[in-house]
Amino acid sequence: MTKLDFLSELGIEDMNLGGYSDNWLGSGDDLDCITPVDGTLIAKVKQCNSDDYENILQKSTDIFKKWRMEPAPKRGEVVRNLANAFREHKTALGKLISWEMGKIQAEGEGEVQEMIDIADYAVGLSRQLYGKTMHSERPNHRMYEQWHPLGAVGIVTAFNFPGAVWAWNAMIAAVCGDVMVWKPSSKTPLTAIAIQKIVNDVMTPLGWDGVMSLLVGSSRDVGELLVNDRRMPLISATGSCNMGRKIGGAVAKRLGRSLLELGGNNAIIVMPDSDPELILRAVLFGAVGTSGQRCTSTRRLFLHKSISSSIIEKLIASYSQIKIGDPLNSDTLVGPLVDGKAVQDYVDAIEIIKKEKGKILYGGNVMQMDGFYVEPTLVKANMGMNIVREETFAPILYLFEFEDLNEAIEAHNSVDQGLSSSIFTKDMQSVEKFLSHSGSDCGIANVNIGTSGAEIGGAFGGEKDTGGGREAGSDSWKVYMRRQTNTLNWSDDLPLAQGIEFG
Ligand code: UN1
Repeated sequence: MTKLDFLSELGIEDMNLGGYSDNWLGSGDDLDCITPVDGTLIAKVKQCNSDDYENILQKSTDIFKKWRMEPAPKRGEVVRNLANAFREHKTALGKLISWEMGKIQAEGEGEVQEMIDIADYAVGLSRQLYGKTMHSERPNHRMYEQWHPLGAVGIVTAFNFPGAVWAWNAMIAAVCGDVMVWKPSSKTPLTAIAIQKIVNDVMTPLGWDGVMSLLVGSSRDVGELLVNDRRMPLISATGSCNMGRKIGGAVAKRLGRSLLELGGNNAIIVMPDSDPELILRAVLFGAVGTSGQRCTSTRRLFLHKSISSSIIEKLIASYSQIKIGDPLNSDTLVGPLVDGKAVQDYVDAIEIIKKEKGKILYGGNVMQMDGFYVEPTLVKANMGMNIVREETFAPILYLFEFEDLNEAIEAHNSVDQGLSSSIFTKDMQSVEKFLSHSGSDCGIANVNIGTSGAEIGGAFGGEKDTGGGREAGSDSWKVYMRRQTNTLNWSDDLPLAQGIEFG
């Protein structure tokens, strides 16, 4: 096992984290934390119960009254301090992410970089948050809109990006003047605890304890309280489509706002004129990176008939050289799946593939070693198979052949999910067709880069069963604020809109 000195840097070397049940960790049941690296128990964490939930929420709503009145650029300064603290702990936090959920260290550190990037972005945003001014139809009237903080935001995150997705939400919500309660995946509480410790170190001395809180606990014990709580105007949730349906439904029932970033079934379309080297690199990163556990992972590859067999040959050759193993070893390319359930989902998917007459060209087996390792897998498939319509969170790539781009786009769009997509070509007409109104129906559509690895500057999210939410850059901040339209009359009269004469 690689040296674990990153734990002491992050202040969580005392693995019985029950010891931290002070003012911010829970007093409920213990949660076992198992590393997928070798399947051993690495910690026990005290979870929150309903009393802890109530305390956290009380603290959040109290501090909100003060935080919302802090000028946005001042809130930005606090976020800048967070960005600096993330920079300082980038390596240690990256290693912890690898150890806890299994992505390789380069990707673990990449994830922390994503946290830093969004924090930097939010600092700039804190001097913007622009509203529009409008021309009133009435003389000596002024109309404009302002954006006010929304309140307490519930952030529900998945195991696969145990830090970055929280940061996308939290950094933006913070400069918007909101307070937030974070319910991380029960598969990755240690990363959340390490991050919360960094947050506390920065925010408590500044008097901002409670602006960002952590709620480690099960969906049943505390997740439901959060989702159904009317004091929580926005719930931002990342996870499976099934989870999103439940959360979205519950939040809609109380007329709250939800921001959903759910499953993907992302594809790359490869045209005959594309560069095979680029394709191989993009497919490898997209399909086997994070062991196929990104919501942006490449799951389907549409190959033009004229180049299909040569690309498949090259892919098989590359797959056979992939080094699978301990994600903290620098020569490893693919780490484990997150847990035994994920391995079972992979095994079940392989069974269905065989039943549906998909042809396994490479892989398809669980690896005989401690931890949760599976072989990256290539499958010759057709869109008539049911399994290709599902998101299996594992490194399984389905290969399809096509002759005509329209046909490929139709097959591409025929699944329920709509997160990320890409085309490889140098032909301008193909590019424009793919990006047109009748092209990709996804929230993200790329050209000559893969489906995963988006930058934080763009809005991130997708359509259809992916849930429609947008996080991170562009104008995603608007969902964390409430819009107010103001009309001011500075005349001595009271003219009515639409020219109405009344009385
Ligand atoms: C996710 O898998 O939920 O675009 C987020 C990417 C990363 C984020 C993925 N920047 O692959």
